[in-house]
Amino acid sequence: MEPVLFYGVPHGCSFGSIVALEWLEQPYRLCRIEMLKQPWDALYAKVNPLFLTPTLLLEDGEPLTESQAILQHLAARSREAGLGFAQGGREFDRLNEMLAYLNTDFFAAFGPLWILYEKQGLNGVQQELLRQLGREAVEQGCAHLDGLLAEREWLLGERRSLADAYFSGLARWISYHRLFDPEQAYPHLARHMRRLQADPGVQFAEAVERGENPAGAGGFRGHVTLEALRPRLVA
Ligand SMILES: N[C@@H](CCC(=O)N[C@@H](CS)C(=O)NCC(=O)O)C(=O)O
Repeated sequence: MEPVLFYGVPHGCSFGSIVALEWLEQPYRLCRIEMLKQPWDALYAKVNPLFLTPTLLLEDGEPLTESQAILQHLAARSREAGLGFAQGGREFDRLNEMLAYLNTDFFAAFGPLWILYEKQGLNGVQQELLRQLGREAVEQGCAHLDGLLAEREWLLGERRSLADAYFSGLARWISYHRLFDPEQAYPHLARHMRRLQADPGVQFAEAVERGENPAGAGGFRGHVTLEALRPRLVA
């Protein structure tokens, strides 16, 4: 079977891996994980013992976890798609550098805001502190990216890469948490977000998250349930 991406809703960072698969245009399937339905099916531990998304189940039954590893794996599947670069070159290093930044510092900036979203029983002072910490960290990250995008079209330069695919998933969190209006504060970043919003791969991922069944660019072979994958996972 084609590789299967386990993606999480709502608001999962796995969104970027869906966009990457669409840009790659090679056959793949999706498996939807409702992250708020706790506890998750114990079977999921077979693909990701940390109970996190995304995970990419490869053709040979081996699961690959961690967005950064999944994205670099997809990049290596097709140099023609132009989404990644050969290891050893400067461009590979730049992609790795950007993915690492997005996947650690930028991702973590939203941490306090997700705690605020998930944790029950916080008092007003605690809520305000979390919101302030999250806002400050996200602003710092946005200022950094805005500065880079003042001088380039895409996160790495003149063409799109998997860093843009991954960023498209995290960028949505700015408006979800109602932090600020990027158009006012970070015009170059806002321009990039508008461009991504108009991208067919991003629109596909949004439709998938909404529970629709979009056609996509050609690689998508439909959804599969975790239960249907059981024979492959327990073998
Ligand atoms: N380091 C992991 C982090 C993955 C992660 O934190 N995924 C979140 C969604 S963005 C998740 O699955 N959370 C599970 C939950 O909220 O129960 C990666 O980059 O892939």
